[in-house]
Amino acid sequence: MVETLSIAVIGASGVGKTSIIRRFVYDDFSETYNPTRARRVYRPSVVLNGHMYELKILDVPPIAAFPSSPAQEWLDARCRGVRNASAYILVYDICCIESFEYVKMIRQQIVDNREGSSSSSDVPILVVGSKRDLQRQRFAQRRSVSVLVKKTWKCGYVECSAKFNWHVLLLFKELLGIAVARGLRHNHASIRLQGALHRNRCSVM
Ligand SMILES: Nc1nc2c(ncn2[C@@H]2O[C@H](COP(=O)(O)OP(=O)(O)OP(=O)(O)O)[C@@H](O)[C@H]2O)c(=O)[nH]1
Ligand SMILES: [Mg+2]
Repeated sequence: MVETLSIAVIGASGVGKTSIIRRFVYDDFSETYNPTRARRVYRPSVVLNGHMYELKILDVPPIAAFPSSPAQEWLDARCRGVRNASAYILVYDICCIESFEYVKMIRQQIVDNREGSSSSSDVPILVVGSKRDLQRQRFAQRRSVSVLVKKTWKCGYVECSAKFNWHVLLLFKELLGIAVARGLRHNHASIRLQGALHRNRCSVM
């Protein structure tokens, strides 16, 4: 049986969400900024330790807030499927403090919304610092952000550059690692991360 892991990619506008997904799925990058207006789904497959997983990656256009109820999610087509995602990638631009504030807010809202639900508050969340190639203009030391995210928030942390294809594969591997370690959603806890992306749909991990 092939299991599906749905991953919602959320972040402020222009931080590089679409670029990260397209680099991962198509090994593609565009300097031209085309804001994402409608939610888009990408469905690459991944092989982990001999098991195949289908990823359902939701490229979520900028939203004012995490949908706080099923009704709200239903009313706003941009965030359909966001509430019940199996994992989250929260992207900020390492040069833009406001985009980190946005991630902070969304993370808190995810935690608040999922508290007490059967799918639990320990849903895997990976915080991603994007545009690593613009490192000289960063607003904070990597270490201070990483400590906050890992130690205080208990989330994963990766910095990447979609432009130069640095750590893009790693960030998906990291997230899958967390998801697999936590038993995905309805899953066998024993499966470990290892292996490769399915070559005909993605690049090798
Ligand atoms: N230097 C640099 N530019 C990047 C990188 N990733 C994305 N960009 C640029 O940043 C701009 C925005 O990228 P997108 O991927 O469209 O950002 P987004 O978060 O999907 O934006 P919205 O859909 O509007 O929310 C584009 O001009 C990209 O070329 C990167 O790693 N380095
Ligand atoms: Mg986009």
